[in-house]
Amino acid sequence: MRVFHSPKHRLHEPAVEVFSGRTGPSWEVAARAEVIRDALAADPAFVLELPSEHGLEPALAIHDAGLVRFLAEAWDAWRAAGETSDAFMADTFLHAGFRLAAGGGAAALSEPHAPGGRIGYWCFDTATAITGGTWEAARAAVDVAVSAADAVLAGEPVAYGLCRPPGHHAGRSLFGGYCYLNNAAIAAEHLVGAGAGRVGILDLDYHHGNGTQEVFWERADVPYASLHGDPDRAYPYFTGRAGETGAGAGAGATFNQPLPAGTGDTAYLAALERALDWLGGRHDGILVVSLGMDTFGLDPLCDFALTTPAYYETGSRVAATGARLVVIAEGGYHLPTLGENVRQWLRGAAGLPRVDSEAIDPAPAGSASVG
Ligand code: SP5
Ligand code: ZN
Repeated sequence: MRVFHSPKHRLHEPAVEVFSGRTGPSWEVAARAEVIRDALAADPAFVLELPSEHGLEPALAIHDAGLVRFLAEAWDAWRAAGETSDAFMADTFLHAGFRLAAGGGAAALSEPHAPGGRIGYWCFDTATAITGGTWEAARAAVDVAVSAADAVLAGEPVAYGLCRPPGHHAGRSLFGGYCYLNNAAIAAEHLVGAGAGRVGILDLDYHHGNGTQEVFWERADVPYASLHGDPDRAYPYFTGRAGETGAGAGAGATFNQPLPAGTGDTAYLAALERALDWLGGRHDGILVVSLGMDTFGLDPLCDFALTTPAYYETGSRVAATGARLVVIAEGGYHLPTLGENVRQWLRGAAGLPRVDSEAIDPAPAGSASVG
């Protein structure tokens, strides 16, 4: 399987986030992508490649040009304002209440001048800092996603984009949730533009992909299905309810399944079947999968109870629909298992036998191997 990965993700390593009222180290660390890379590199079924460069056009097809400009300029603007912190984070947000207080006119809806105002205009949380390398890393993640999409367009049944930073919380004019540019949405739009017809998105990250949902809310050609922690208890709180089903031309083209705390393999796989049934017939052969591994039982941020074998089974069932798959990395914060869980998911998707982690056979193809 072709796996796309850029070392540029390492340029993005924010030191802090504010989480549950505490300032602490960020959970979204460069080691996440490194452990996935290492697990796949150790398995001869996977071939790692650098992405090809696609410029800003794919991102601008999804995101407001103002957001893209802000992300590109943010670090220099922050430093130019005399700020010395290593992480540029929002401390004031454009809550809807500001719009009315400012008269509801154009001024209330336009980007302020001060860097602290600008970031609060585009960002929605306190976990998504901008550092000196964030923009370059986010751009590289887009190249990774588009390169994985191109591999599938060229005939691969499944390709993996090891995107970091992740993307599914980023909307047209919005970033947050460790996400800056929406890699999966950009990949889907790239596929549509290349003539793939209707492209489905299956979001398996623990968190609801509010950004992806928003981007395709009024479109029937990119149906969006998500399984996630119920927003009644889980981040990002404001979206992901079952009653959110799209609008306009996209009415009925969004499918949300909020799930309870403690959701385990059996309940999860049943929910997956419902999502796959719903997606079937709504796309023309290619699915983009937003693959977060924060559904794992030991994930430090989340409360599902999935086990490693469920990832193999999930990959296998998604591939069994016959769709070709562009698999895009999202969340997942339990470093000791992250690489192995991704490897199992992708082996399932590729129709390769499930293997015990201890039984990896690094011998070259053609010699006796596990399976
Ligand atoms: C891509 C992705 O997985 N983004 C997730 C961002 C989560 N950000 C912080 C969530 C804070 C939730 N606090 C709940 C406390 C649980 N003990
Ligand atoms: Zn997540």
